[in-house]
Amino acid sequence: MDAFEKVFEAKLEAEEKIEPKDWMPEKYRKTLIRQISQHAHSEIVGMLPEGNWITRAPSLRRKVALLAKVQDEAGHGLYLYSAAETLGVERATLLDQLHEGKAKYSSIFNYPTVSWADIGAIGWLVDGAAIMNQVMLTRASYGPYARAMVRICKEESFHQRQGYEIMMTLSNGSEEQKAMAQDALDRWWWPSLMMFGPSDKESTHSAQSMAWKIKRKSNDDLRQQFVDVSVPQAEYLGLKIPDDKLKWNEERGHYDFGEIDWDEFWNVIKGNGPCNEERLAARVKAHEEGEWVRDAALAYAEKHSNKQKVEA
Ligand code: FAQ
Repeated sequence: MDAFEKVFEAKLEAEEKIEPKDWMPEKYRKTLIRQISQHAHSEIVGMLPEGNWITRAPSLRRKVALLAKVQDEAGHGLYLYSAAETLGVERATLLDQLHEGKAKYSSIFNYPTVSWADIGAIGWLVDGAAIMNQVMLTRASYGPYARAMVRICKEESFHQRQGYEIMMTLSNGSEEQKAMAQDALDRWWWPSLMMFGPSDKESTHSAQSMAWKIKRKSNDDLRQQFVDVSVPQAEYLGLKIPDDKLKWNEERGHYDFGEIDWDEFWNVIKGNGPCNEERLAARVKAHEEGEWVRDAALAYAEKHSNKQKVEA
């Protein structure tokens, strides 16, 4: 171990944050760029399934809440691209990788939102799973990532309650509304469990990321934690989780649950999910149509900085 590496390891050991100007192993930097950029992409692609329902929200109150939520996701994307940039990569490069289909984003956003109840299920389950994973990331060893996570988790908590409230209203409504809520749970349950990634024995990055204190809990531990908190929430709604193997295990102090369809998971990740093509096409279109906004913002910033130079 050379002197730089020793300082890096000592900081990890002492639970001190690694900051952008600190020395870090090249593989640590690359792992962070990979994870943070995939996370950023997930936030902005994640706007699409819900954005689809803004014009069809059933009341003004629901529309305002959904608009605010979708806007928050854009903000999360911004914090995360900024955090990735502190590692020496350009945002434009990361976006090119996304648009060319070379970068991953969360599998969950490749499923369709076919009814209003899906907006409830996404807030409850998808944001719920995101929080479960991201609370551990507030303790990630890389400072800019950990700090971005603190604010993101606070906002995600509001999103989760927004979704659960929709599910509560539907579950306490007419027979048709209850059926809509159950149908949404049936379709979003398994993809939500897949958000935590492959099982620990299949996870390629977990061991190293945990040694570097980027990840603090394993994929399977977080997934179990999510199942354990979600079961009573579903019971409270009077809805049935679509898993016949779901059962409280007294000995383990956890719920046992059925096997995830891993073929489906890998298939979606490889680009063959129900909406992969549609999501990517919508992202590319938004990026192209937004070019004039980026140009205008850059021109304004340049004009402003020239003016400041003249005044100085
Ligand atoms: N989807 O070795 P591991 C949100 C990939 S934010 C797609 O276990 P790792 C907010 C993985 O990248 C949701 N790909 O990897 C919101 C790797 O591929 P690579 C996103 C997946 O990194 C709510 C390979 O499989 N959250 O939802 C998935 O140690 C509502 C091997 O896997 C984050 O990104 C997947 N589900 O652990 C927005 C949190 N799982 O790079 C809008 C930060 C795995 O070798 C609306 N990320 N892969 O080609 C993490 O915590 C980790 O990256 C994991 C994966 C846990 C996702």
